[in-house]
Amino acid sequence: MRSFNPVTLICFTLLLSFESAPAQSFRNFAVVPLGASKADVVAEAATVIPSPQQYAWQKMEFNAFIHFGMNTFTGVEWAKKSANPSQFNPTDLNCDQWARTLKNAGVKMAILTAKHEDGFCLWPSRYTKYSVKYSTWEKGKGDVVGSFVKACRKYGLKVGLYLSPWDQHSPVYGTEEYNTYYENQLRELLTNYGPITEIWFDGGIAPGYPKKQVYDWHAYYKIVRRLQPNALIAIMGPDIRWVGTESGVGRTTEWDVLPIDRMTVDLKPINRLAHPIDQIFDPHNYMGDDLGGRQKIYGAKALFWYPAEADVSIRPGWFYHASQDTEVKSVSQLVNIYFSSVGRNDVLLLNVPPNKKGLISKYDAKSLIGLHKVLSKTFGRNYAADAMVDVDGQKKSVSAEVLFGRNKYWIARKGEDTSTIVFTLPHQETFDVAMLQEQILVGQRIERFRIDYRDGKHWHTLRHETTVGYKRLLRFKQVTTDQVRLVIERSRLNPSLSNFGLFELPQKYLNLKGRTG
Ligand code: FUL
Repeated sequence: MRSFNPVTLICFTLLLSFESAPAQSFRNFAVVPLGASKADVVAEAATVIPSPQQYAWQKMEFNAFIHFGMNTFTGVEWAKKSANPSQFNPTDLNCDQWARTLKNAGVKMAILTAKHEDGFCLWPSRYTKYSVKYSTWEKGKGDVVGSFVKACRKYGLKVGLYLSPWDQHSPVYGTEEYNTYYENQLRELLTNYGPITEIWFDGGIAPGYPKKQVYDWHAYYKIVRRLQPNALIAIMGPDIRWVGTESGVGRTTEWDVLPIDRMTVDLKPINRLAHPIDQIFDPHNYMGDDLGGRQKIYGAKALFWYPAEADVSIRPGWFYHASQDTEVKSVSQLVNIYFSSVGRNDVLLLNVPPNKKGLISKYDAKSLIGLHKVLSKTFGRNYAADAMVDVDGQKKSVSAEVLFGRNKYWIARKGEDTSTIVFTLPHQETFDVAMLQEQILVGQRIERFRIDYRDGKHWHTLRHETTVGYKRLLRFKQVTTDQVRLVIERSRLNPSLSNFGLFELPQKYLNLKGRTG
């Protein structure tokens, strides 16, 4: 690392205004004042930030979905009719093996399908006979949800549960009574298994399904908030957004702050401390290439922090089918998925479905471990970590280590909405990946940027992109250089950066033709 004069550093610190991470008082929802100008709306959007729970979730980056249930045994993805509960019979169920495999792959949370769309419950629910209690497995004494939660806690994984709103088995589905049934099941899951980090309300239903259910989403949200105030409500809930594909591919422009165009309730009587977003959130799939760009937010009535989760299965199906053992995604495919999800400001939710024995298969485990190895090796060495950093030609540089040290971040001066940051490495290095991270605790702000490298004489552009958010990863053809610059061309208010990295990904994973990140 280069040496620096501490006095210079202190002066420069003042000039550069890099800061410690702000205390987590948060505003993840804002009402846009009536008559606000376009600039006012942009400024509002730039200061909406995640709740502490949303921030902790974003930092997890890589989570696993576990689809396991009756479909595992009947060999289907979507059941045409209910099966006999006795058909659920894993011969060697071992949730420790799931948790251990996932932990070794770098996963932070696992989300289990406690009840999938066929209505079969993996816990002995008091409210139905379509559950493990009536199966042959463990003579009806078993509880997959309980075993799963225990194993996750043992291996330090956070726990999430999927409770399908669509239920093909329940005779009361399509009537008001179903809401009571669903709420009762929600209470069981949220009361009996300790802290739940994410609860997944799927929006899926077969097109043309004859029964139509009017879900009481707002009543469901209330139950979650009361029983598990720290849980995040995903997909048909207001805390985590479905990215809109089931391929693990996020948007190249991924805004976390989205507009609310219509108010379904009058906001005035709302007690702001009691989750206003729960009351005005309109559950639906958020589709389209750009959900939060300027044109989308001008005219918004309110704005809220709604980060994206990219779900995808490691296999063609969501459930395990032995016939798909040869179609498990390769390490290279998983690396692509990682770059197109985590690398595009999304959290990756990778489905790893256990087999009929009740184990994660060796094929899935192999790809998972392979992915982990590639990522650990690649991101274990950041060539920019020892760089000296010059901001806006101020002629004085500071080390990246100081700028982005623990809980530190750089933020441009108020009033500035562009910036040029030059990173000078101690030596020439060879790399093909850049990583940018905004300090989202002050808001998501960068709207357009480019990354250039210097070949000794001239600057050349490596990538020209739009949003950053919590994390943006970019792959490009390998370059060898000692200077790289980040040019922030447009930002909502003054931009920030909490980390910058340059890495070398083995060339066989670069995939520049089919590049997704
Ligand atoms: C969809 C479901 O139909 C699939 O089976 C799977 O659970 C996926 C995550 O969501 O809506």
